[in-house]
Amino acid sequence: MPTILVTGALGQIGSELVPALRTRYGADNVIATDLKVLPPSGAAALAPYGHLDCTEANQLHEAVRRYDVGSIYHLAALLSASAEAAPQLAWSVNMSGLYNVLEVAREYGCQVFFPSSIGAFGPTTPRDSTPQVTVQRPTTIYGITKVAGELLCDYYASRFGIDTRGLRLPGLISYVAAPGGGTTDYAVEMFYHALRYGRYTCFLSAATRLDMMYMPDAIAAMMDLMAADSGRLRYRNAYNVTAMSVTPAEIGAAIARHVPSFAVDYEVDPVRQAIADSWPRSLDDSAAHHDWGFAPRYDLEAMTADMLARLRSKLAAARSR
Ligand code: NAD
Ligand code: AKB
Repeated sequence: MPTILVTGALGQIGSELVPALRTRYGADNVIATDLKVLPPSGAAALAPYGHLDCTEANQLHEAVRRYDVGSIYHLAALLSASAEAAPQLAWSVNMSGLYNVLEVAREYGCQVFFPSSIGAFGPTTPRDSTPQVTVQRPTTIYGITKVAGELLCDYYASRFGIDTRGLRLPGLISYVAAPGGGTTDYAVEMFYHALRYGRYTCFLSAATRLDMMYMPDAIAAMMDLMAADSGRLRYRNAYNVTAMSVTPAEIGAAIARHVPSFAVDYEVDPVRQAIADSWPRSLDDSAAHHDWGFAPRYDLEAMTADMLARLRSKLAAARSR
């Protein structure tokens, strides 16, 4: 069983991917790493856990060598809104970090997972049923690093034979860890605010339509893609995947079917609205269904019911501590 290394493991995805990988492959075989330095008790609870800055190539080499790593899930990155606030840092983390991961993978023969995004598309991309292969001229630094990342992964696969794989993920909705500076964060915030305050002020306009997915479907998709038959992967580094195409108004209405007094108002943030307006309204993910059996389980209604139930338990447990 080759050891798996996860970078950016303390983020929204890593907080659920690491436990899922450990359940499938064994706790000792999954090394969680992040830029954040945890206190000894925190690191012990997440063991095996280590500090790792992906912009420092030597730290990656040391971890891959020490743990005999065979597979890397490279999650460390700045998300769209954070990246727009610090474009130089975003380039460094998102591009140098990925380059370092690919170089160490080339040296040690590791498999690599790279999460691209709907942010890899731009305003000149067809916005409805966005094809798998289409125009990609993003206008955000985040999107530019995602397109460049897709291409770099393609290059390492064709030039060096590295087994790179990736998904163009939509906005992810989850209850374990808070999202980290994205444009789709409103969708998660809406659930917390519904249960805590009964109301939410949304930073995107009511009719802004974007693709979303519930985290359990995203985790399953990542692990299924990594385990798929390589010969079937026509678009190995950038599969469109989605589970629902929704607006803030529609998510608000779905929550209100469970929390009848829930109210949403809107104070549009021009920066994040401009980012959202440059992204697809819905993706065509038929290639993922066809090539490796992608099959999300949660639509808007199922996600909303599960999310509210889980979040209610989480908030009640936090209150009783
Ligand atoms: P996140 O912001 O929640 O977590 C990122 C983690 O990376 C953080 O814990 C942070 O401490 C860490 N990090 C930052 N700089 C680092 C560095 N130099 N070295 C090591 N770690 C560093 O992000 P996430 O939502 O978990 O996303 C993970 C990946 O998935 C990113 O590449 C993101 O672009 C992609 N993605 C996420 C979503 C989503 O909705 N969450 C959607 C599409 C794509
Ligand atoms: C973001 O909003 O930046 C992310 C993404 C869709 O890539 N959630």
